[in-house]
Amino acid sequence: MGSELYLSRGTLLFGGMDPSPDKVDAIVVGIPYDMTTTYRPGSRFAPLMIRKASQEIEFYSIRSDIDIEDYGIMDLGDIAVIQNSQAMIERISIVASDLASRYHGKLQVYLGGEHTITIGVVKGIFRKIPDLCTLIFDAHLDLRNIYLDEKINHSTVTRRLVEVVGPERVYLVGVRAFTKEEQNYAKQNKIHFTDIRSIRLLGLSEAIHRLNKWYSTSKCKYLHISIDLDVLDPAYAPGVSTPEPDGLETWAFLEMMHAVLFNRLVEAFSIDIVELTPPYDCNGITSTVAAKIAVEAIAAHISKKKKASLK
Ligand SMILES: [Mn+2]
Repeated sequence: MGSELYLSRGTLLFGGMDPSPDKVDAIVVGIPYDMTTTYRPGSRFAPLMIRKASQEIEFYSIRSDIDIEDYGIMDLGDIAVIQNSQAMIERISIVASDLASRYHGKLQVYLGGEHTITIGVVKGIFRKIPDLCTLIFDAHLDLRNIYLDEKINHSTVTRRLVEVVGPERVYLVGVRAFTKEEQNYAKQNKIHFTDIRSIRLLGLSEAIHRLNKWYSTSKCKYLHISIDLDVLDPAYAPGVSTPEPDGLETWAFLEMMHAVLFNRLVEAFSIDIVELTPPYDCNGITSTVAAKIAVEAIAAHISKKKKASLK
């Protein structure tokens, strides 16, 4: 099996848990890949630092009213990295595809690494789940076709994802940094996005309402949620590879993510948390935020399933 060939476990596990295989409610996989980062390198250290931060925060969620300490989070370790980006994406997709069937119904959490890893994750899951849509939280549109002579780059991620799932099945939230060319491409291809000003001026409920409309019109049954930490304001997440001012507050992001995960129209299949660059972090602020996001996502997913089974 793909995952057994490429995954290796360290001693530090997310949340320090090691549940038995029949008691798994969510899985965590690290992808310490950062070969195409253009500005501030170092996201290869992110899975390690998120795992470290996860040992120090509480696992009770006030939003979901459950303690995920009482559930099984299985950390499967890291995908072994190779330099060639095309081959790496293929490798990630083999693992993601394998895990998609093996842990269907459990939230699958991927810890990057740079944003490029999302292409492999979505490609792999899409092979098994054809009605998958991709929701991206990001400061950047990442819609360039080529960057620095490369088609696979952390600045071309959304463009490559559009090629995998189709333009109507991609939605970006929190956007505030792009070129005119990227904006034109988004318009021509009708790629949905809610920029940062719309979120602030119209409010969170309107932003969430727009997402609900998208699930229906694009017939999204399952979601992969990609969280580029630069969607947050650098005040809340300074340790990212390409910081962009004028971002979301942590609370606003967490409320939106919670609304997405709890939505009855769509099921969150998987998430990724990317672009954390520990060498540029201050006092572990960004690694702690990343660990908190993973905890809140897992809590919302488990709590929604629990409520559905009680009905
Ligand atoms: Mn970004």
